[in-house]
Amino acid sequence: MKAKSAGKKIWVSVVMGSDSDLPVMTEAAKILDEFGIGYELVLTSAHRTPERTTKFAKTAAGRGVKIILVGAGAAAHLAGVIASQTLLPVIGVPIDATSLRGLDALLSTVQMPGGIPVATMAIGKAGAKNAALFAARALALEDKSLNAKLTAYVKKMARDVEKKQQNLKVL
Ligand code: RP5
Repeated sequence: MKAKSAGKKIWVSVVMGSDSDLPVMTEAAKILDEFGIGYELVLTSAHRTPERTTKFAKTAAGRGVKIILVGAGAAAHLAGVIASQTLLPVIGVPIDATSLRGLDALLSTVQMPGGIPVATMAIGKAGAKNAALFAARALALEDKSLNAKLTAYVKKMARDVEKKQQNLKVL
Protein backbone atom coordinates (compact mmCIF):
# COMPACT_ATOMS: atom_id res chain seq x y z
CA MET A 1 0.00 0.00 0.00
CA LYS A 2 1.28 3.45 -0.87
CA ALA A 3 0.06 6.72 0.65
CA LYS A 4 -2.56 8.17 -1.70
CA SER A 5 -1.54 11.75 -0.99
CA ALA A 6 0.95 12.20 -3.84
CA GLY A 7 1.62 15.89 -4.52
CA LYS A 8 0.35 17.03 -1.10
CA LYS A 9 2.58 18.28 1.69
CA ILE A 10 3.25 15.46 4.15
CA TRP A 11 1.77 16.61 7.46
CA VAL A 12 1.29 13.23 9.11
CA SER A 13 3.60 10.23 9.39
CA VAL A 14 1.81 6.92 9.86
CA VAL A 15 4.47 4.73 11.41
CA MET A 16 4.25 1.02 12.19
CA GLY A 17 6.56 -1.48 13.81
CA SER A 18 5.84 -4.28 11.35
CA ASP A 19 4.05 -4.77 8.06
CA SER A 20 1.73 -7.03 10.07
CA ASP A 21 0.38 -3.79 11.62
CA LEU A 22 -0.74 -2.45 8.24
CA PRO A 23 -4.29 -3.87 8.25
CA VAL A 24 -4.94 -1.87 11.43
CA MET A 25 -3.06 1.30 10.46
CA THR A 26 -4.88 1.33 7.11
CA GLU A 27 -7.86 2.66 9.09
CA ALA A 28 -5.81 5.77 9.88
CA ALA A 29 -4.74 6.13 6.26
CA LYS A 30 -8.38 5.90 5.08
CA ILE A 31 -9.37 8.82 7.34
CA LEU A 32 -6.40 10.92 6.22
CA ASP A 33 -7.36 10.21 2.60
CA GLU A 34 -10.98 11.17 3.33
CA PHE A 35 -9.90 14.51 4.79
CA GLY A 36 -7.32 15.18 2.10
CA ILE A 37 -4.41 15.27 4.55
CA GLY A 38 -1.00 14.45 3.10
CA TYR A 39 0.71 11.55 4.86
CA GLU A 40 3.47 8.99 4.51
CA LEU A 41 3.63 5.35 5.58
CA VAL A 42 6.79 4.45 7.47
CA LEU A 43 7.94 0.98 8.55
CA THR A 44 10.46 0.97 11.39
CA SER A 45 10.86 -0.99 14.60
CA ALA A 46 12.09 0.18 18.00
CA HIS A 47 13.67 -3.22 18.55
CA ARG A 48 14.61 -4.54 15.13
CA THR A 49 15.75 -1.30 13.50
CA PRO A 50 16.62 1.11 16.33
CA GLU A 51 18.93 3.26 14.18
CA ARG A 52 16.34 3.62 11.43
CA THR A 53 13.81 4.63 14.09
CA THR A 54 16.15 7.29 15.45
CA LYS A 55 16.85 8.63 11.96
CA PHE A 56 13.13 8.87 11.25
CA ALA A 57 12.34 10.58 14.58
CA LYS A 58 15.16 13.09 14.27
CA THR A 59 14.38 14.12 10.70
CA ALA A 60 10.56 14.16 10.69
CA ALA A 61 10.07 17.77 11.88
CA GLY A 62 12.68 19.06 9.45
CA ARG A 63 10.78 17.42 6.59
CA GLY A 64 7.61 19.34 7.53
CA VAL A 65 5.78 16.56 9.35
CA LYS A 66 3.48 17.98 12.06
CA ILE A 67 2.06 14.89 13.80
CA ILE A 68 3.24 11.29 14.07
CA LEU A 69 0.86 8.33 14.43
CA VAL A 70 2.51 5.14 15.66
CA GLY A 71 0.99 1.65 15.57
CA ALA A 72 2.88 -1.09 17.38
CA GLY A 73 2.08 -4.36 19.10
CA ALA A 74 3.61 -6.61 21.79
CA ALA A 75 6.18 -4.79 24.00
CA ALA A 76 5.30 -1.65 22.09
CA HIS A 77 8.07 0.88 22.69
CA LEU A 78 7.97 2.49 19.27
CA ALA A 79 5.75 5.48 20.08
CA GLY A 80 7.72 6.34 23.22
CA VAL A 81 11.09 5.91 21.54
CA ILE A 82 10.01 8.22 18.73
CA ALA A 83 8.52 10.77 21.16
CA SER A 84 11.83 10.82 23.04
CA GLN A 85 13.65 11.97 19.92
CA THR A 86 11.35 14.65 18.51
CA LEU A 87 9.17 17.46 19.84
CA LEU A 88 6.38 16.60 17.40
CA PRO A 89 3.18 15.29 19.01
CA VAL A 90 3.05 11.49 18.91
CA ILE A 91 -0.19 9.50 18.98
CA GLY A 92 0.15 5.82 19.79
CA VAL A 93 -2.11 3.02 18.57
CA PRO A 94 -1.73 -0.26 20.50
CA ILE A 95 -2.03 -3.24 18.14
CA ASP A 96 -3.49 -6.62 19.03
CA ALA A 97 -0.51 -8.75 17.92
CA THR A 98 -0.02 -11.37 20.63
CA SER A 99 -1.85 -13.75 22.92
CA LEU A 100 -2.44 -10.80 25.28
CA ARG A 101 -4.71 -9.27 22.60
CA GLY A 102 -3.23 -5.76 22.67
CA LEU A 103 -3.29 -5.24 26.42
CA ASP A 104 0.51 -5.58 26.40
CA ALA A 105 0.82 -2.90 23.70
CA LEU A 106 -1.74 -0.65 25.41
CA LEU A 107 0.16 -0.62 28.70
CA SER A 108 3.56 -0.30 26.98
CA THR A 109 2.31 2.69 24.98
CA VAL A 110 0.21 4.52 27.56
CA GLN A 111 2.40 4.16 30.65
CA MET A 112 5.04 6.70 29.67
CA PRO A 113 7.13 8.14 32.48
CA GLY A 114 6.54 11.85 33.13
CA GLY A 115 8.31 14.13 30.68
CA ILE A 116 7.80 12.33 27.36
CA PRO A 117 4.12 12.33 26.33
CA VAL A 118 2.44 9.83 24.02
CA ALA A 119 -1.29 10.36 23.39
CA THR A 120 -2.64 6.81 23.41
CA MET A 121 -5.73 5.67 21.54
CA ALA A 122 -7.83 2.50 21.85
CA ILE A 123 -6.45 -0.90 20.86
CA GLY A 124 -6.82 -1.78 17.19
CA LYS A 125 -8.82 -0.35 14.30
CA ALA A 126 -10.92 2.09 16.35
CA GLY A 127 -7.70 3.46 17.81
CA ALA A 128 -6.11 3.85 14.38
CA LYS A 129 -9.20 5.65 13.07
CA ASN A 130 -9.31 7.93 16.11
CA ALA A 131 -5.60 8.65 15.89
CA ALA A 132 -6.14 10.09 12.41
CA LEU A 133 -9.24 12.01 13.53
CA PHE A 134 -7.32 13.40 16.50
CA ALA A 135 -4.55 14.51 14.16
CA ALA A 136 -7.16 16.10 11.88
CA ARG A 137 -8.64 18.02 14.82
CA ALA A 138 -5.21 19.32 15.80
CA LEU A 139 -4.41 20.36 12.23
CA ALA A 140 -7.87 21.97 11.90
CA LEU A 141 -6.95 24.52 14.57
CA GLU A 142 -5.11 26.35 11.81
CA ASP A 143 -7.02 25.16 8.76
CA LYS A 144 -10.60 26.39 8.21
CA SER A 145 -11.38 24.00 5.37
CA LEU A 146 -10.30 21.02 7.46
CA ASN A 147 -12.41 22.37 10.31
CA ALA A 148 -15.44 22.49 7.97
CA LYS A 149 -14.82 18.90 6.85
CA LEU A 150 -14.65 17.72 10.47
CA THR A 151 -17.89 19.54 11.28
CA ALA A 152 -19.59 17.82 8.33
CA TYR A 153 -18.17 14.45 9.39
CA VAL A 154 -19.56 14.77 12.92
CA LYS A 155 -22.98 15.90 11.60
CA LYS A 156 -23.14 12.93 9.21
CA MET A 157 -22.40 10.54 12.07
CA ALA A 158 -25.30 12.01 14.03
CA ARG A 159 -27.62 11.74 10.99
CA ASP A 160 -26.61 8.10 10.55
CA VAL A 161 -27.64 7.33 14.14
CA GLU A 162 -31.05 8.99 13.51
CA LYS A 163 -31.53 6.82 10.39
CA LYS A 164 -30.56 3.69 12.31
CA GLN A 165 -33.06 4.63 15.01
CA GLN A 166 -35.82 4.77 12.38
CA ASN A 167 -34.82 1.37 11.01
CA LEU A 168 -34.59 -0.42 14.37
CA LYS A 169 -36.55 -3.66 14.33
CA VAL A 170 -36.85 -6.43 16.85
CA LEU A 171 -34.96 -9.49 15.52
C1 RP5 B 1 5.77 -5.21 17.01
O1 RP5 B 1 5.70 -6.58 17.09
C2 RP5 B 1 5.06 -4.83 15.76
O2 RP5 B 1 4.54 -3.54 15.87
C3 RP5 B 1 4.01 -5.89 15.62
O3 RP5 B 1 2.76 -5.43 16.11
C4 RP5 B 1 4.50 -7.02 16.49
C5 RP5 B 1 4.71 -8.30 15.76
O4 RP5 B 1 5.54 -8.08 14.64
P1 RP5 B 1 5.78 -9.20 13.55
O5 RP5 B 1 6.44 -10.34 14.28
O6 RP5 B 1 4.42 -9.56 13.00
O7 RP5 B 1 6.67 -8.58 12.51
O8 RP5 B 1 7.08 -4.76 17.00
